[in-house]
Amino acid sequence: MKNKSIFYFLVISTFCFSLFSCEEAIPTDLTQSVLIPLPTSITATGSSFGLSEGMSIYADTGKEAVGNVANYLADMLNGPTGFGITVKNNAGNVPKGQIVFEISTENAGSKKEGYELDISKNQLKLSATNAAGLFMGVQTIRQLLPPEIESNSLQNSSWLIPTGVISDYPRYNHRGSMLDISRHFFGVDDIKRYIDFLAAFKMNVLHLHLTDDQGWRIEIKKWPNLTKHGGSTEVGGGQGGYLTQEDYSELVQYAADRHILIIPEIDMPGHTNAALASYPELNCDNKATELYTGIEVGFSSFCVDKEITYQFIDDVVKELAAITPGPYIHIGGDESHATKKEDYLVFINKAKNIVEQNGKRMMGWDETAQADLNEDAVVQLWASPDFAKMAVEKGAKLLMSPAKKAYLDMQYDSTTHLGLHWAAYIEVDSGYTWDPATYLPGISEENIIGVEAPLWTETVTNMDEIEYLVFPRLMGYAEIGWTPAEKRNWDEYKVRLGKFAKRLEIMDIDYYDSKLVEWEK
Ligand code: TNX
Repeated sequence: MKNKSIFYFLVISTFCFSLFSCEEAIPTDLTQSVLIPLPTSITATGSSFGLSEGMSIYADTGKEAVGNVANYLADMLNGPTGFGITVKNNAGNVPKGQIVFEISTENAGSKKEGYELDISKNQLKLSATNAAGLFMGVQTIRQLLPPEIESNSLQNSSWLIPTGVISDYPRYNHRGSMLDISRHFFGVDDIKRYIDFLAAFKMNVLHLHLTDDQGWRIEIKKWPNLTKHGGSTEVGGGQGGYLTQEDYSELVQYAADRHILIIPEIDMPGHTNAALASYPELNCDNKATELYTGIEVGFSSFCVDKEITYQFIDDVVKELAAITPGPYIHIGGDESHATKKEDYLVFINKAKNIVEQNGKRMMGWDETAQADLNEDAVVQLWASPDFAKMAVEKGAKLLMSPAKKAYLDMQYDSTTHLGLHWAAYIEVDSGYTWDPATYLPGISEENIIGVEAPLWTETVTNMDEIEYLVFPRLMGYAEIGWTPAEKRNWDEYKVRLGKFAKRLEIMDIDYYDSKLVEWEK
């Protein structure tokens, strides 16, 4: 049979008719689709489009980035459907029943990362101005299909999508998460899985916290002992590890293929014990410190008066900038309690200049607002409303990561077996019910570039533990970053979230099944 999905459709409808009604099997109302983040606009037209054996995705394959998104979609569909879907160059004459990608400037697709999905019985058309928009639209197609689409093996399902139009674009340009690979080391495979989580919910930034007191995790060829010694342990005394520059470049490419930007962070002048233990000359007394495997913060500092400190930072930033295509280098700057305030300001100004001389923009935690910033700098709010205000007064932009709302390492409640609670307990509702533009008095939409949810890993040792803290809260942060504020509502969101249970299970994600949500398992 050529058109397998019509066949399934008939089998299922006969079955439903004769035994009981199973509305779920024949989806015809696009407005009932379970989508996170919720799109800007959805209109239903009351029938369905089916995937079928041997169908194709027609795209302008002359544009490499467009062809890549088409291939990504074909790969995603082919495992579970077994339909052998191919990508064909769109020469204008498309037969019925196909998927079509179009580059167009005439709809929601004209917004950066925006797209429009026009689904009829005879065609599924995805249009956007660029490949990033097409990629975001592909994530919507994914969620419009049954949860079995998340499987890697052949599945029996009705591969039907309700018809209508989805017109969609993000609220913020920057929608991200941070992963701390210093406190506990996570390698290439784990980081790729993390990138796939971000991609599935239309997030576009991965901030990698590469260095801290407990471990230096990025190879710097001029200073090899940073990773050899400084990367040799982690919290609790495990063996640690580090990314070679080749590993890092592989991740940058993997992320770019998913329209995700990597922002590397080298935390300084505090949170630097791993470097201070690796090179005695970075210490004011020329004595290397001991490696550290505890979880205290605020005890280490680079020697601010020494010339070698800035030579070192320039070498590190130069090597990192050379393998980082994105515009930012994050210099940390948080909790430098072992650095005198006047030294701290001198230091941050110098570090910022080094970043700029290497062709990048500085990003820093909110304490860096005290330095001489300009409109090129981005300050990441985590704790201090005063520093946030200071940053905005200096013309810098804000990235919103309030610890009380957006820290993925905060426990859900007092019974959570992982995580910390110094900022708050963050249940799934609390993580969702805040708005970046109204969170701080005196700060508004135009000061903000977006939202980021950081996962610090003092208590997190493996991927299952990552998943437990990250899911389902990450999905809420994705929606905060994407969906218009007036369309967000916890009572409606929690129902949608509950309907994701099966999909998360097929994705093999060990999520926290909060009692606030009715999970449809
Ligand atoms: C504070 S947030 C830190 C991190 C810790 C985290 C634990 C920030 C900029 N600094 O060093 O890992 O709390 O929740």
